[in-house]
Amino acid sequence: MIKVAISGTGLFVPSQTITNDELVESFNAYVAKYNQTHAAEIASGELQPLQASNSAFIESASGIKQRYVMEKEGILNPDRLHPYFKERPNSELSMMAEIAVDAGRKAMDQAGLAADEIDAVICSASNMQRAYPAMAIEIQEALGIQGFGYDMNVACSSATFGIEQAVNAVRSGTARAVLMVNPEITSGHQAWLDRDCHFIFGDVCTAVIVQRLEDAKPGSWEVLGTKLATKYSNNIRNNFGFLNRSEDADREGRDKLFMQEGRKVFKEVCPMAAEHMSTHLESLGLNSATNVRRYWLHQANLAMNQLIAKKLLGSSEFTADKAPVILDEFANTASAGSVIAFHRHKDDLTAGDVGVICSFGAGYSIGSVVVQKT
Ligand code: CO8
Repeated sequence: MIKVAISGTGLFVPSQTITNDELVESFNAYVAKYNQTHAAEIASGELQPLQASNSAFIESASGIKQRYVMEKEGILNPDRLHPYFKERPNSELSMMAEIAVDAGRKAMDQAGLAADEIDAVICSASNMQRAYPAMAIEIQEALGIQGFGYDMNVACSSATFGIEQAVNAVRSGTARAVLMVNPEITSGHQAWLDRDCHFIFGDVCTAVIVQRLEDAKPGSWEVLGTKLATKYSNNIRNNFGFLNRSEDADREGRDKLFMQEGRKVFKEVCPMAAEHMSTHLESLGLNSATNVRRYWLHQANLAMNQLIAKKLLGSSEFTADKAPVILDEFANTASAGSVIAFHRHKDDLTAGDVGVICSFGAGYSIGSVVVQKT
């Protein structure tokens, strides 16, 4: 059987940041204005007043301190609360493709691969900028890669599901190497006007090169196994879609943006993710507490990651080094989070060390990739 490795990763980070204080200031200005404008309806009991947000709550409930965004002025404008993006002509590279090309080039450089050594591009993300042509094909063209490309979406688990598709393509011989990218412009579909979740997301793009182990440079990560699972849930949902128009639905409706029952997600997904990883590791003859040097977990909530890591390692064995955190700096970047953690926190491991990249999120969906440094 062909052995497969991850030989490169790349990260695009937007140049603009929003701190919790900045975000709360503009959100609270929106709340004050709304409550003033609707003072009569609020006084008569017809409308409920909106409640102010709070920086201290955001950091203690989530661990998030700031987020990167493609455009902050629109998000911080209390009369708008979403980014200003300029529509680009068809002749220009689209925004998702642009950030994927940047991250993709970095991953190719790290792997030491030229475009003519890659046979496929997978664009796997929580939202696609358009219906067609596939984003992956535009990215493929911009990078000068031959072969084929396609898009896929499994929300926050898009990267690990994408890695499995890339691994399967290399293992089955349909591609020598695959570039898998996760351009996440979450700011376009984030509910910036909802206090319960306005702080959650950030923008970023990650990229991963998957190729034959025998061709990969020393220090690459052999993929020992991948495991995917899904279980239907409405607790994280977005009803935006191509049928909205024909349904005569309110296209600005709250349900056409990110929605979640955060507490339920926390309670239900943590045990599922821990169980998923320990079963996966057992199937490979590995113990979750003793054989794994590092867990690169999906980055949605600090307490969630600590709870999952403690379930896997036992409370006494848990240290921050075992499950590094990047969400304080990046917030939840949907599918990219676990790959950012891997990208930033893999170089100190030594040959033979085993680690797990694991994502979890809407669907519900969970994906794990067990890797060993060569
Ligand atoms: N400021 C002040 N107070 C607040 C705020 C705020 N901003 N928000 C809520 N509160 C209040 C609440 O009203 C509540 O008050 P009370 O106790 O009086 O009712 C109190 O604070 C506690 O509220 P919660 O119970 O909601 O707070 P939690 O402690 O549960 O924390 C979290 C909320 C942080 C959302 C937490 O539940 C969480 O992180 N859950 C897990 C979420 C998760 O992992 N989601 C995954 C989603 S991502 C995904 O799958 C991909 C989607 C695709 C990407 C789309 C891009 C846009």
